Amino acid sequence: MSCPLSPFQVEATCGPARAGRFETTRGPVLTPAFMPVGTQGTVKGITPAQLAEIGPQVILGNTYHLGLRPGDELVRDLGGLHAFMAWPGPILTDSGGFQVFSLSSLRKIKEEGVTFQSHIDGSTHFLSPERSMEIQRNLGSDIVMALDECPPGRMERPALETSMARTTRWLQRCRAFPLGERQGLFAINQGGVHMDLRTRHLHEILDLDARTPFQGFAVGGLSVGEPKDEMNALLSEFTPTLPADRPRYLMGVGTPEDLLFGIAHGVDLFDCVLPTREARHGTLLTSRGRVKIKNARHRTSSLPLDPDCNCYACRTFTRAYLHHLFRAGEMLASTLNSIHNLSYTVGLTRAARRALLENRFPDFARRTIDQWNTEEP
Ligand code: PRF
Ligand code: ZN
Repeated sequence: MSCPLSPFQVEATCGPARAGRFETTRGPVLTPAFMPVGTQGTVKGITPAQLAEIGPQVILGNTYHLGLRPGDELVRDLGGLHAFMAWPGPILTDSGGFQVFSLSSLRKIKEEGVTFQSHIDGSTHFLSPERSMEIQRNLGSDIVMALDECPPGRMERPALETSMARTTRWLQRCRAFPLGERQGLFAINQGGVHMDLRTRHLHEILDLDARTPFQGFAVGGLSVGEPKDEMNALLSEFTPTLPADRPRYLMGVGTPEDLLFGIAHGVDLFDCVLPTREARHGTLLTSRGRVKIKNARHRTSSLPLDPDCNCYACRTFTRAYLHHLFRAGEMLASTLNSIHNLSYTVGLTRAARRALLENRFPDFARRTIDQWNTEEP
């Protein structure tokens, strides 16, 4: 297989934290970076033009959803996912494993793959490493994720070990599948919150990597029901042991606090539905902490949502207007709230990158946290 993604260039460090970059054929990816989730071929509630103004480095698509509907062959025949959704920048697709486990019913995992029933119409489908790679090849994403099994946070060690071993064998099969020449494959590390299991699994991945390098490494299986302090303890110990010359992607993690913690411990890439989901529910992430826009005290406020944010919603509207739209159940509430929350989250990783490049990351992190906690928005 070709290697369309350049190696990861570390541009600045602060302890384990780093700013870096790698190239895709659809442009560079500057890290740390938060990647908005576009599960169904759309970042919910906003247009590609609005998304472009926010300026994410990469957006996500989903093998599970797009393979079921509208179907990966249709997307391929219409020119691939970039053309289909009119997003010219880099796209990463998740492999479907995690979604099969969280969304579908009647799953049966075997060595060959997993049989499941669609959450849409109950029809039966089969996802194997080869089928996941085929879907992602048809979608034409720039970054392809290997098919893994994402065990629940409280799985016992013996079951976890069995699952990890299967994830390694599935990774071998993903590796053997011919992807498009513009595509790069990321491996996913599992092992729960156990450092020894994570390390063992990483060694298995690195054995495969020695033959044909992966384009990056993901940490999966976190933020799946385990206590937060256990996730953080594992991350701080494990992340710095990942190869320094490849991007590190922490999957499905994305509160502002988690982003700062991850960046401080050497994570480069994040994705999460949280900013857009919270936006639709009226919870806004701001430089002064969380704002619940439906709260009565915003009803007459002429202030912008976040004085430190330059997004379209904050430049243009008052809190009173956002409060009104949300209370009235208007579609524009979701759109403006999503624009803001994504601007905030993408902006937080961009600001962290700048702080790393300017050698002031600890001060940046301290001030950001202080601001969240001191001022009542
Ligand atoms: N594996 C995959 N996608 C994911 C996860 C995982 O473990 C997670 C866990 N936080 C989110 N998305 N393939
Ligand atoms: Zn804003």
